[in-house]
Amino acid sequence: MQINSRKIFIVHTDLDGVCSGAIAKRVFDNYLKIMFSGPRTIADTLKKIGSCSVLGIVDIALNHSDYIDVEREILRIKSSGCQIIWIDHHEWHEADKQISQHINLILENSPSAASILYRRFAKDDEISKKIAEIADDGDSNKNELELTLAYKIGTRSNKDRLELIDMFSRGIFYNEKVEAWKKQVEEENKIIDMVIKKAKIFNSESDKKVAFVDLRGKKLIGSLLAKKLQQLGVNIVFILYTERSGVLYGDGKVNLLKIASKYNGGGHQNACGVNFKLGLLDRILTKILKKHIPAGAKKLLKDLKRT
Ligand SMILES: [Mn+2]
Repeated sequence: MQINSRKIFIVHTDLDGVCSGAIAKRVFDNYLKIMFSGPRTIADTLKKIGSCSVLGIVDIALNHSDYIDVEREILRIKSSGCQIIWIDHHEWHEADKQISQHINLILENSPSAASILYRRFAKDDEISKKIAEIADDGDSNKNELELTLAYKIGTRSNKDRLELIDMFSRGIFYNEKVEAWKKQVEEENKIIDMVIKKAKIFNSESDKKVAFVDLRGKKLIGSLLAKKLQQLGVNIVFILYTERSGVLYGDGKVNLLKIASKYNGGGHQNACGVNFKLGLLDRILTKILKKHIPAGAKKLLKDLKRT
């Protein structure tokens, strides 16, 4: 294939991103190149792209602090004659929407980005419809479809993600691989029940129940853990994934995005990422003491206490 006839889609690393990639393959080109990225890395991902004919970016928010970097890359890629379309359902900073003067920007309030893609480009395609339903179910954290959680396990490595995209795009929703992920869900379910017992739960100033879970070093479906805690009456869940990153899940009564934006985070009001800068002392202490909570996470806990 000629390099300048290349079609590229950059999608988020989660199940919604995977579903978006699968629908894009059905709609645009089975041979389109899929790349994975996220709001914090999108500028760097764009830097890797030379020329293309079509570039899609799906399920990735534009971080306000990266606007200038992202715009520069978008303009460079566009000047190679590439048509760029950006589809997302996260909340964007108002000023960043001006990127639409260079590209086709589709921002919609939707349970998933994949279902925007489906409604806009694949309305008559039954398989795309099914893929969009999986994305809606997973991204809203309902997980009501039988295999949604199994698919979520399949989004942990690029290899598995690409395999899922290939399967979904061919209308295959179950095979031995999915069966194995399904078994793993059962295993993780048991571990999650033990982790829940160790969660630190406290009341905020406005009497919201807040749970803090330190998941560093553990591979578990965070969204399932959060859901189970919410079923136990917890309003806000803060999961620490690494020294530098975590997620917040809410029950809809607090706009967590406001808090997350103070921690270089983003996403949705009820589910958003947070990122911490690690000082020298924290870098040393987290190496020596496995359970040391870095200052950024401690500060966030204080903020949650005040909600
Ligand atoms: Mn999404």
